[in-house]
Amino acid sequence: MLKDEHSAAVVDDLGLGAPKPAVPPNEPGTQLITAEQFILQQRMARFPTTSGEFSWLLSGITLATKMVAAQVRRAGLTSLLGSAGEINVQGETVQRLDVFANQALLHCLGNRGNVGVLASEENEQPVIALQDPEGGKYIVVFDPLDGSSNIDVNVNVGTIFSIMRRDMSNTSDPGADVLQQGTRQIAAGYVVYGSSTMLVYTTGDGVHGFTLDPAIGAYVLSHPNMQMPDRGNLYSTNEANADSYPEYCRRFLHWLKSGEDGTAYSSRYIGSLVADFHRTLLKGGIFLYPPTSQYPKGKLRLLYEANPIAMLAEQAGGRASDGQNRILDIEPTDLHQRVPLFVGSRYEMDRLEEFARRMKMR
Ligand code: P6P
Repeated sequence: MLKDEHSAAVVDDLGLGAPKPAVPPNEPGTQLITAEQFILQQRMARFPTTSGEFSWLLSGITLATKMVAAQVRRAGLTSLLGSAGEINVQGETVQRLDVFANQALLHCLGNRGNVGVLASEENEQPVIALQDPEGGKYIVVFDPLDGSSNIDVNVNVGTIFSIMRRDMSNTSDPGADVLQQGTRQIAAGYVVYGSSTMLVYTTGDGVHGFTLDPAIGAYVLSHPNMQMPDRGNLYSTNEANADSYPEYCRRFLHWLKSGEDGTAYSSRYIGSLVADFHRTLLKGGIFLYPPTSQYPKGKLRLLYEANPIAMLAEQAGGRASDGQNRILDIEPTDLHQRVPLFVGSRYEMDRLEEFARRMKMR
């Protein structure tokens, strides 16, 4: 998309150029609100002086993920299916859609002007995108296409992102600024490419969901103020690994399945973190990726998987830990470091942590 067309699209998305909603409200009192308009209204409400910079940054994410969604929808029809034949920094076979998604995010965010550093699961080192040494005050860390091994079997995949501020006094090594505690995130979110394409994000003022309306090419507010149920009846984990889980996890899962507390839990596991978390956010319950024999430190990545998911969970009333520590309190030491991840409703998370405490006391 040419820069001018894109700028016009962003202006239109923000509702600044369109004198009336692109699609008439479907009933009196409802109004079509795009993600960019919503973030602008939120910021104006809380910070009237905001220049809309954040909304401009977010439009980089919405544009890139619309491009990814278009390809995911057609993956079976194009040559994007299957492996790109490369192995990424994680030692995993890179899927062609991974490459496309990574390039789309690097391009759309790299030319925002206010994003100084980009860090991706697909890149060993952070990418410095400073067009102006004084500019680029934001850092975006992302997993461009999480769960990509599911692409060929048409299962939901997702993009996960975390947004932080740079230390503008550090002009010598801006890349080092990505190693920030999760509590320092100013925003976090994901896009789940499923039966519909949904953007879910938080800027620390609740969690809000937007569904991509292909008719107008905009993410439209569909789930304002998302709240995770205080408890659920679903648990989500890869049971094939359960024998190698720490004992407190095995005992917790046994208790969960026993129905001792009167709830008959069901198991749901998709194998795409974004899809498994999205269901947990909507239905409640708990998602667990504990330490295993293959991943003794856990499999999921702290900076671009656990941290953004943890911020969303807490903003929606849930909890996220590594079994001992709140995820958001963990001090990162490496861009690609792994952590165990337990995330879900307050009730199930409290029960899990009771088992963890009890086992430590023996
Ligand atoms: P397993 C996908 O590869 C991923 O990184 C996450 O999206 C998902 O939660 C996890 O790995 C699944 O791992 O070992 O159960 O296949």
